[in-house]
Parts: sequence; C-alpha cells; structure tokens
Amino acid sequence: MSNITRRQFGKAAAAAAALSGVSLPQIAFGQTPASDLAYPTGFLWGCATAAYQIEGAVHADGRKPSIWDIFAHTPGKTYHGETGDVADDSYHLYKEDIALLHNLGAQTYRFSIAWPRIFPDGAGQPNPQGLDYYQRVVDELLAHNITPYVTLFHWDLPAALPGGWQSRDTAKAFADYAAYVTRHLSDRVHHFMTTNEIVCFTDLGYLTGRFAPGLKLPRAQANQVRHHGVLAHGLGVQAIRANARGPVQVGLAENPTDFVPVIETPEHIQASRRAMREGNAPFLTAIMEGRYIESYLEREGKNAPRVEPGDMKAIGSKLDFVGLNVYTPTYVRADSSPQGYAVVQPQASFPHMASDWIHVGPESIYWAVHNVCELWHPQAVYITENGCSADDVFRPDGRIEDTDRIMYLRNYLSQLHRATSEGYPVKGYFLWSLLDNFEWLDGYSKRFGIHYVDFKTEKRTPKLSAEWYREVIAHNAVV
Ligand code: IFM
Repeated sequence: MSNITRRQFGKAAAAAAALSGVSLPQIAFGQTPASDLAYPTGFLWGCATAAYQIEGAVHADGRKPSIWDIFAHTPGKTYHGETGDVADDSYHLYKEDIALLHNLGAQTYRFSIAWPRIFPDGAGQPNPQGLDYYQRVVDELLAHNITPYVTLFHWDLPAALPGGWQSRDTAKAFADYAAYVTRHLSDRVHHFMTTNEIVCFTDLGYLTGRFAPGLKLPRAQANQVRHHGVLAHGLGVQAIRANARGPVQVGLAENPTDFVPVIETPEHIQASRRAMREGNAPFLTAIMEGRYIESYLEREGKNAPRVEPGDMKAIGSKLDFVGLNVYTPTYVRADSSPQGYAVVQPQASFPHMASDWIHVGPESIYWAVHNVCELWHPQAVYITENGCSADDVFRPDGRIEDTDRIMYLRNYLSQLHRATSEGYPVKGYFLWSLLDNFEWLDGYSKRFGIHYVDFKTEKRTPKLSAEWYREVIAHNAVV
C-alpha cells in the first residue's frame, strides 16, 4: 500500500468493485475520503516526552544528579550501560523539537520538568537557571500556538533527597517544588500533571529493584513507598491549586493495569471493571476514592501502609482530569473465585511490538476509558501516552516506513474513537513519543518516536508514522 498512490488504489478498488458488482461510495479520485472515525470537535492532538529521556545536558546550568543518573551509571543496570547524559540533547535543541510539533500540526505538547534542575538538592535553594529553561520552552510552544501540558515528576528524583521515596519528607518536598513551579509558570501553563505512573517509580524502584534506585525492600516498606507516592500526588494537587496565578486544570498521568474482558459479555465486562478497581487499589483507586479499599488492606494485612490523619483526604483531592497511559491489554475473565475474576495470560504467539511487553490489544484503550469512567466518573480523561517501539530501519531511499507502528496506532485510535462516540469525556491524546529517546532499562535500543533520532549526530528524521499522524490531526479523524 505504501508504494501506490491513493489515486492508483482508488482506481484499483473501483475496478475490483465493478467486477464484483458492488457499488462504491462516490469519491473523486485523488481526494481524501471522509472518515467515519471522526473525533469530536475540539479534540486535542499532541505528543508526549519526559525530561530525563530527551534533555541530556545533565550537568548544565546548575542541574545536579537524579537517582536515574546514578542508576544508569551503575554497571549492568541499563542496556549496554547507556545513560541519559546526552539523550536527544533537547535541552539545547528544544526549538527544533517544537518545530517538529508545529510541522505535525500538534495542538498540544506534554513534557516533564526535571525536579533536579529546579531544586538541584531536591529542596532548599531553587535554581533560577533551571526554571529559565522551562520558561523558554513554554514561550516557544506558545509562540507556535501549542498548549503546554506539564508533568512535574517523571521519575528523575533529585538524588540528594535523603531516603528518596522511602521518606515521607519526599512527598512534602514534592509539594514545595510543585508550588514553586506553579507560582512561576501558571501565568502561561494551565494544565499540570503531578506524577507519571506511580507504580513505576515505587514498585519498580523499591520492590522489584528493576528501576532506580534499584532496591528490593520487604513488602511493608515497599507499601510505604507506594503510600508516599500517592501522597506526593495529593499534596502536589493541593500545592498547585493554592499557588496558581490563574485558572488551572490539575490531573496526573497513570498507567493502571488495563483489564480487558476476554469476551465482551456482561459477566466478563463486570469482571474487568472489578479487576480495574481491585488490581489498581494502591494507586488510581486510592486516588479516585480517597481510601484504600478493604480487599487491598486485607490482602496486605500487617504490611499495609501506615496512614497519617489527613493523608487520604489529600490523596483523594478532586481532579480536573485523569490521564491514562495505555500500551497493552491484560485480559480477564469472570470466574468463581472470591475475587470474581482471573487474568488470562497471553499465549506465546500473541503479537507484540519491538518491546515484548507491548502486546497489541487495541481494545485496551477503550476498556481503560470505559472502566475508569464507569467506576469514577471523572470530569475529563486524556490519553497522556500511547505508542509503541518498532524496529525502525532506513530504506535505501532514506525513508523509514514504520507501517507496523501505524498499524498499532491506527487500531488503538479506532478503539479510542469507540469511547468518544459512546460519549466518554476523552478530551485529548498524546502520542508517545515525539522522538526516539532514552527508554530507561532498554537504553536507546527501543525506539518509540515518530521521529527517528540518530544519537551520534542528533539528526531528527520524520518516520512515515509522523506523516500519518499529521493527517490524523489535520482531519481530526483516524485516517
Ligand atoms: O518511555 C516510557 C515512559 O517514560 C513512561 N511510559 C511508558 C513509556 C514506554 O515504555
């Protein structure tokens, strides 16, 4: 399909239809057919990135190390020992990156602020040069009519904070940092996300030890870390609201396990909704309900987190939107166990993208929205991340034709359309990612961008998926 033009394809289809006696809709050849997968007017399209994954310049202008700098520099922790030291050098090339967004026609950009640029020691003395960088990024976005959506914490915790997320004080330090950023940016930034994917910086960092800081704590301590993560979010929401200089919308970006009914019948749908609530109990459920549900507390028993007065109220602070990062499905079926559902493990032959954890299950995006909305009725939902890695290669003509990524995105966006057409309040979509970047443990070996980055020269090259996404944005529809 990529080598024939739409005109040729149209003619071929018309010829085939004539032979089969089927009548085709009357579309003038060479024109784009109207899509019946149109999104609501005003739907926002954008891309997402995160500071440590793209900025590089880790020693510039007063920034001090985050726990990820230290972890990535520890032998054996990341693919080939790769680090975010240089990454996409977006710290210096941000204007070029914003030009890429502009060329896509993106209306919005989700990026994160590096806490260790703003407070190099995590707390105490702020660093004006760090703030200045983000002021310039915001100004450049606004000059291109691109609305900034700011994430305050995407895993790059200042290494100087004693105890990291094991300490309750880190949640308070986060609130102070959130207050400071809000005071300085909320005249021009009106959308803030507190944290990104709490399970990743708590469980993966402190329970399984796969992510920074690489600890494998006993259950009770790891549950306390989770509590400090959700508490930071809650205190952050309060700090943003208290310090905003104008109207702001506050939310977070979470990656709940997306339970998909294995067959769309009432019993399995019911099971998936129950699994969504119980399977995400320490994180999104606690945030949406302002409490730890009974089944979680029972399951953890004596290891349950210690909660101080006022914590749950803060954690349950009202949100203006919920951001969902959706990549892969977890299939469930109803069963007769006390919990009422069982996870259906994917078979070995289940298709996945270049990262083997990304199974191709487009319905996950629909069911994530459906279950979150049916359980908690948020005012608004954004897809704050969706995308995939692919084995991108240059063709001899210098093009990268990532048809597999387009296939993945097209199917997920078709399922998201299903959610908007049923009236769920999905307001926007951020594709992960604008650029290939530092993919944590996988270093630079997994490419998620719709722009290819040559990490030796920092040259950016649009992939076919960028061309495709530009059409989606231009038509406000899946094309
Ligand atoms: O690169 C990450 C991102 O930082 C958080 N969400 C998932 C992406 C792909 O793994």
